[in-house]
Amino acid sequence: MNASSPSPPPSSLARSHPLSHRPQAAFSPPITVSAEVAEALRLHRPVVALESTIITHGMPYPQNLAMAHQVEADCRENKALPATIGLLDGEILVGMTETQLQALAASPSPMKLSRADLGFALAMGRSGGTTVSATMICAALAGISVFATGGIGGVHRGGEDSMDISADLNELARTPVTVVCAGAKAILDLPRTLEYLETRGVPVLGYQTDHLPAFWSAASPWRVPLRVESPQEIAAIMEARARLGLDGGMLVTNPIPAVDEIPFDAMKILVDQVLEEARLQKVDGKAVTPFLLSRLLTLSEGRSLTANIALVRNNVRLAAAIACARTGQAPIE
Ligand code: PSU
Ligand code: MN
Repeated sequence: MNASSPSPPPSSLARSHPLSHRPQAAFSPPITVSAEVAEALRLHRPVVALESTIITHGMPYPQNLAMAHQVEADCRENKALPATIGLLDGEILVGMTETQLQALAASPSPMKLSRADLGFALAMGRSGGTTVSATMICAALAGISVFATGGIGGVHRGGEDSMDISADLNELARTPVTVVCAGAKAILDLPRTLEYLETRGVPVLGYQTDHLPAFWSAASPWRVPLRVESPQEIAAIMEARARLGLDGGMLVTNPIPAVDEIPFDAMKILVDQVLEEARLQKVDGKAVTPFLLSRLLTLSEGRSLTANIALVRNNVRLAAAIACARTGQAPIE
């Protein structure tokens, strides 16, 4: 290269890490990965990320803690290592211990942390549950590519006016993590959520289904764009997307088992009622989802919570199978 030829812009180096504006060698993300998770990742063993907003804001105590333990056990039983992600006193934990989980579940006013809040919580020493968006960011920083949750956020009903669109959707478009969920709750605008994901280029896969699952309900009236039959197929799609150099993640929608579901039409009656309550009480912003969930719990006489736990467990089992297929070797014992 002679002196007159343009030297590469400094930004070409700076792009070497997808989440960083610094060169890869200098990039050491402020996360604390547990020894067990770090070892598994080093050996390319299957690891599944789990979120913690479901613990801090999605379910009441003590069912939240019991669920967190249960899904970790389910994950191990299905030969993958669980890595629950959350923040305690400004520390981003990837792979929380029993004591840490208890501290988070018992913490008096945990934050609900999405992409917008992570830096604040880190700098200010706060504790909180990570939503799907923040969990994806932390999982990607740790090198985890499969993540199980209950339901994702989406376009809220009336979102065309309120602009209430979950940061989860944009995160799926930019961060390379496969998220296994039971679709999205019917408190959201499901067709607009699908449209938004399509616009942002996020693949939405239906696991053994043609219909978008709606969280407590195994099927909604809307069709899911891409159908898959096995964890191996999902792992192959992850591989193909990586080879194509495509940004972003994928959404796998996994229907709640039939025995645990509350059918769509039955749920719709309750959902319409709580949405009206939220409107009358002028609930907005981050408070909307927790408000709707707690009202639905009361109105469904606890059935929504039983279904919620069943679907998270079902998602963790599928995520573990995908992680095993993706690593293609050495499941944990
Ligand atoms: N949907 C659920 N349960 C939950 C959440 C969503 O059925 O607990 C949580 C997830 O952590 C999700 C977040 O990422 O809520 C979305 O919140 P918002 O709609 O404010 O973006
Ligand atoms: Mn919102």
